[in-house]
Formats: sequence, C-alpha cells, structure tokens
Amino acid sequence: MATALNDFMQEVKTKNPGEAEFHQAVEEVVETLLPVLDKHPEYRKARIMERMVEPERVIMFRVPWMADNGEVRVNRGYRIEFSSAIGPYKGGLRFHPSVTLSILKFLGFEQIFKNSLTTLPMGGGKGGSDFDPKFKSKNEIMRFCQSFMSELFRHIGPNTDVPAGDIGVGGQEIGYMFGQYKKLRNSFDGVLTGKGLSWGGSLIRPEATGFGVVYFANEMLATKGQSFEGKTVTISGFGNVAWGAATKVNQLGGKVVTLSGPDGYIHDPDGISGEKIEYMLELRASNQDIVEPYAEQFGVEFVPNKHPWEVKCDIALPCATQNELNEEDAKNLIANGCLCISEGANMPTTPEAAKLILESDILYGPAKAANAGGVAVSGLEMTQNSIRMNWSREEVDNHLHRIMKNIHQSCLVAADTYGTSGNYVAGANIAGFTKVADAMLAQGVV
Ligand code: NDP
Ligand code: 2IT
Repeated sequence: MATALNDFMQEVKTKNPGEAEFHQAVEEVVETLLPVLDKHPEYRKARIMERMVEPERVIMFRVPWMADNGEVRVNRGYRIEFSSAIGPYKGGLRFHPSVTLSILKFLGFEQIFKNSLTTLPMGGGKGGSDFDPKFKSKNEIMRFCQSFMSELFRHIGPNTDVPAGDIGVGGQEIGYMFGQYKKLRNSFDGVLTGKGLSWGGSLIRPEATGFGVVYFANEMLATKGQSFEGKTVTISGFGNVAWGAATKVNQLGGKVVTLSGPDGYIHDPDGISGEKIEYMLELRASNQDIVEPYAEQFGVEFVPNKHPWEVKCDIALPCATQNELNEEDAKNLIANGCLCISEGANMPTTPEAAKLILESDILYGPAKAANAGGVAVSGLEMTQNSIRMNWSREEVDNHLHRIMKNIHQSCLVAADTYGTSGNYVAGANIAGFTKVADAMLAQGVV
C-alpha cells in the first residue's frame, strides 16, 4: 500500500514541481482511496485517479489595473477548471497575496469531492488572484474586479463554470464582477453565486458555510449523545465563515471564546455574541486584516502571533486558512480534552496534526464535508436562478440542514464500508470520489 502511494505521489510531484499544497491535498485523498481502487479494478484500468489529478483546463492571465494615484499595477489571475464529470465547474475565487497556482490547484482538487458530497450536480473548480485587497479603496477594488472579469468572462457561463467567493471575495467583489460580466455578454446570467438578493442571490448564502460547519459538528456530536448546549467553542479567522459559525453556535447554546487574524487571536471568556458578532462584519469590511481592534473595542485579551488552539475548549472550528492548525496545536487540543473539530477553512490542519487527531478520540470533520454548506447553497442559488424564483430563508436553511445531515451520513456509511468506521476523513474522500469516478467511467475516455 505504501509503495503504491509513493509511486503515485512521485509521479504527481515530478509532473507538478514546487506545488507543495497541491501535493499535500492529493496525498491525503489518494492515501484513503487505495482500498477503493483495490476493490474496483475498473477504476485503475481507466486511470481514474491519474485523470482526476490533472485539471481539465488551467487558465492564467494578466490583470492590469490603475491605482487611485494613477500608477499602473499588474496582478496574475487564474481559473482552474478541474473536473466537469458531474456538472459545470464550480468553486470560489480567492483574492489574497499568498495565492499561487499550487494553492488554487489544491483548492480546485478538493472542490471536486466536496461538490460531489453535496448531492448537487456541480463539478470542481477554483480561481483567484494574488491581488491584496488590504488598504485598497473601493474604486481600486472595483477597477481590479472589472479587469479580472474582462478576461475571465470568456471562460465561464451558467452551464460551463460558475465562480463564487472565498478569502477576499465577498458580496462587494461578486457585484463588481457580475456587473462587468453582464456588460460584456449583454446577458443576465446566473454565472456567479453569492450575488445580492435583488439581483439573483439566495437568502442564507452568506451564512451557509459557517452554519453548515456547525450543523456538521452537531451531527458528529449527536453520535456521542452530545450537543452544542453549554459548550465552549474556539474559532479562528474573523471573516465570512467565522461569522456564520459564531452566529449558529450562539443559536445552539454554545459559547464562542476566540477569533483570530494574521496578527494573533483575541480571547473573550464571556462569549462572542450579539453586537460582538456584528462587530466582526466591521472588522472584515475595514480591509485592515487584523483582529486586535476587537480586544480594544470590548476590553478583552489579545494574544499576538499565536493560534487560538491553546485555549481550552470543547469544540474547535478552524475558519481562517490552510495549514493553520499544526502538530503543537493538535497536542494542545488533545491535552485540553477537546471533543470535536469541524473544519470551516479548506485544509486548515497540517498532515502531522491530522494524524494525531485521527489517532485520538476527537470527532474530526474534514473540510470537504464540514464546509460543504457554502457551495451547497451556491448550488441552490443556481437552481433558483434556473427556475427564476427565490426561496424563503426557511426553505433554504431546511435544504442546507438536510444536505449537511446527508453528507454526515454518507461519510459514516463510506467509512464503515471500507473498514475505517468513524473516520470522517476517509469517509468524505471515498463517498465524494465514487460518484465522480462512476460518472467518468460512464462518459468514456474524455
Ligand atoms: P474571508 O475573506 O471572509 O475571511 C478570511 C479570514 O481568514 C479572515 O479573517 C482573514 O484575515 C483570515 N486569514 C487569512 N489568512 C490568515 C492567516 N494567515 N492567519 C490567520 N487568519 C488569516 O474568507 P472566508 O471566511 O470566506 O474564508 C475562510 C476560509 O473558509 C478559507 O479557507 C476558505 O477557503 C474557506 N471556505 C470559504 C467558503 C465561503 O463560502 N466563503 C466556503 C468553504 C470554505 P485576512 O482577510 O485579514 O487575511
Ligand atoms: O471553498 C468553497 O467551497 C467556497 N469557497 C465556496 C464555493 C462556491 O462555489 O460557493
């Protein structure tokens, strides 16, 4: 088994040199899929895995724009159209200075399995730019988004590729990009999700990822007769996903005690609720990329340059970014008696940390399953656009809740079937993979 994995990874590394995050995401998936490939020689024969790690198309382009002071700036734009086996390419756009081809390929690859788990007909994709929204004016952000879409528009469409938000891309950016797409195509299409409510958006989309993370955690806790009621919860990040998760934890009777940013974390032992949750939206909109102002605003402790995982908690929800929970963090969580980890961010846990967590008694929901609520409601936004109708908050939330329960169940069943009961990482990979692999077999060698 180890040799098969090493051989496969050697080839992936040779073909994709220097793409550390992409290698990490592929290895984590392939490791858990070997038993499936052993049981299904037809997948091996059709080289399903080898085809899946090769994006169907990678688009890279120049994004020139003009700063307020008249200077010309140049960024790089990307769209990775990874898999269209079960539906149009679907996945977010990330604007952050750390964006590279490797990061977007890891995200696009994971999106294939995540989207498959939602049960909705969506393929996998991801895109973005190394543009840094920090300290940019609204006009600069608008000009950047327009320039980005001036190239992207020719590659996307409601039945081809439907981008959405991710880090650094929220309702404002989706609005500017949608306006430019519509102008260039002269067509009002459901080509992006996360749109404003008056122009094709869905209720609950902003909350969906965070709500889903908490619904998934709640399902895991229920297997042990537990719930959020009275539990202490640590959250990292302070963006869209962290905000949705904090809102739902409060609704379910839990207490959120931390948030974090690239500058460190804040510890609020009284609980982050009510106006403090609303303050997160101000922090995010300030474009400063720091969480410290929360500590000043509410008179709580700020711990610079550290992760919140050293704070004792019952439930941990990483909602910031990739590889933000390392081996030392995992040791802290285990030593402090953490019951459950549900991943809001994509690949927030390093491989070393994940290994320790899987060996412990912690209920561990991997990103592909736990944060699938965001893209699931994006899928519901596409459905509403297609039928030219809008559903109520309750209707969308009920669909989301049902989808998260189904994903939880699919993970448990798949893990059971392959002898790894209770391992949600293996379960999510296997359940997500099987549907895509069968579609690829049915569609021949394309
Ligand atoms: P936002 O832009 O709204 O917020 C991102 C958050 O992460 C901010 O708090 C951001 O701060 C923080 N952050 C970024 N880099 C670091 C770092 N190195 N250390 C600590 N904090 C950091 O993005 P989202 O909330 O949308 O995304 C958060 C995570 O959730 C990402 O991993 C994303 O891929 C994932 N996700 C998002 C979905 C969505 O629908 N939006 C769906 C599923 C997953 P700053 O902006 O200042 O860097
Ligand atoms: O990582 C993700 O699933 C997202 N950023 C959401 C993608 C989407 O198309 O809604």
